[in-house]
Amino acid sequence: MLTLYVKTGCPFCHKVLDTGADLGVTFEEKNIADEAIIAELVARGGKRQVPYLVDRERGVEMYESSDIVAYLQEQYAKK
Ligand SMILES: N[C@@H](CCC(=O)N[C@@H](CS)C(=O)NCC(=O)O)C(=O)O
Repeated sequence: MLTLYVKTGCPFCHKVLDTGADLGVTFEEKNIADEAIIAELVARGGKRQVPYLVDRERGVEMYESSDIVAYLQEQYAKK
């Protein structure tokens, strides 16, 4: 299960969501419109910035849309 912290209208989040759609990867989306989600994000990653990916299965968590896109392509592209 992949979790993606997002914000409505965030272009960087859309870049990641579009990549997920291209790869057939689905995300549990958590929107920082909710204060409790902001607190959860900051507790996990250390700062309020989206997108933020959590890949529990692989024990990977990261900020930065370009890094997330590269990670998804590397790990989830069908070979
Ligand atoms: N370099 C970052 C930029 C991310 C960024 O600027 N995200 C904005 C939303 S578009 C953000 O988290 N702002 C803090 C906030 O809205 O609380 C990336 O590519 O992921």
